[in-house]
Amino acid sequence: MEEQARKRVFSGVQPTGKVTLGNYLGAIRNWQPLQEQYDCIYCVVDLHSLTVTQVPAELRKNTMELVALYIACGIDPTKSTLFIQSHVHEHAELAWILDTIAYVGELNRMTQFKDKSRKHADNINMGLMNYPVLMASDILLYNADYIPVGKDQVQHVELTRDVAQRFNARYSDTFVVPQTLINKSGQSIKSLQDPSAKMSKSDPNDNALISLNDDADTIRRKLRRAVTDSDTCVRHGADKPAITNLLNIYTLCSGVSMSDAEKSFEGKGYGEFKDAVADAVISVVSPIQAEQKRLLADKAYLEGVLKTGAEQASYIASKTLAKVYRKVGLIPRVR
Ligand code: ATP
Ligand code: LTN
Repeated sequence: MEEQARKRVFSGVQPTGKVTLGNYLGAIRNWQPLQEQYDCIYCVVDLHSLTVTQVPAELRKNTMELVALYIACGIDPTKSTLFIQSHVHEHAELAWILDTIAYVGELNRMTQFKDKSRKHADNINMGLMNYPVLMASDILLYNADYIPVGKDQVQHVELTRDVAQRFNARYSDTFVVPQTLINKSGQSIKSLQDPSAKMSKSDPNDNALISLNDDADTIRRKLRRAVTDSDTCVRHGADKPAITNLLNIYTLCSGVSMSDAEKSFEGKGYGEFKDAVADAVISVVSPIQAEQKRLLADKAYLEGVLKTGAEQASYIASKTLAKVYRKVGLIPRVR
């Protein structure tokens, strides 16, 4: 296996609907500091989005918005590789090879597949089941060492590890076996309407989530409506899932520690607390929105970033795929 000077990080988010505060705190926000230490590759995984029905024009719009959002959240295209998954054809091609390694039984067991099959009972397509194999292909193409994702994606990274190890055992050492990089605090932001469920961008109840597109008034209104727990005390704990979630959001957005936050809200009601959470969220989200808007107006810049990103990604991906094709016994094309 080729040795890299720096360890490599790979991650992605689907351009499906509205990106939530959960996606931001659990994933995207943690990507920026990694750029200093690692060779980072960040991808907008548009092919994954096709596993649920999309309106083509909306998918295009969401994809460019997500590219701009990555940059607005601090991904620096001069430090990291930023690209769109479908621009690098090797992702789909390696997925086919890995399809011959992954077992139907293990894909059938994936929590996300079961959840999404329930939510989209009219469209349980092969792609939905195959989703983790495409994700494995994203990761393994780049020999990534670390995968920063939220807790809900750990199972998919585990599957990637299994597939990589099985391939390596069958065809000799080829893939780096990746590890999940979980940021403890933001690992799971819960729904504002049901703290036992994760905040999810596909939640049909818009009040359950804060979208990074929401304006200040909407954010405040949603937080005021957020469900709370039985007593009126602002503290965290297993018996206080709703307030714990709001405290988590507050501490992550304000930078105040959990114990200082609890102290500062001692003797204060939920109303005052929720307004403080709203202020903290708005102070994080507003500058990102302004920067995203500015970037979206500069189409030439974004296209340049994507062109360079796809070139950098293709360079690595084509080498890995050629190696894989050779190892499994496919004859190289004569040029
Ligand atoms: P969907 O609702 O369609 O399942 P999603 O909101 O889970 O979408 P993804 O694109 O699947 O969004 O996830 C992008 C990243 O955000 C992943 O790393 C995922 O782990 C993380 N993430 C998603 N939801 C949360 C959450 N509530 N808390 C923390 N991290 C999250
Ligand atoms: N399945 C991921 C998105 C994703 C991803 C990846 C994350 C697709 N390919 C590779 C990390 C590495 C999700 O967040 N739903």
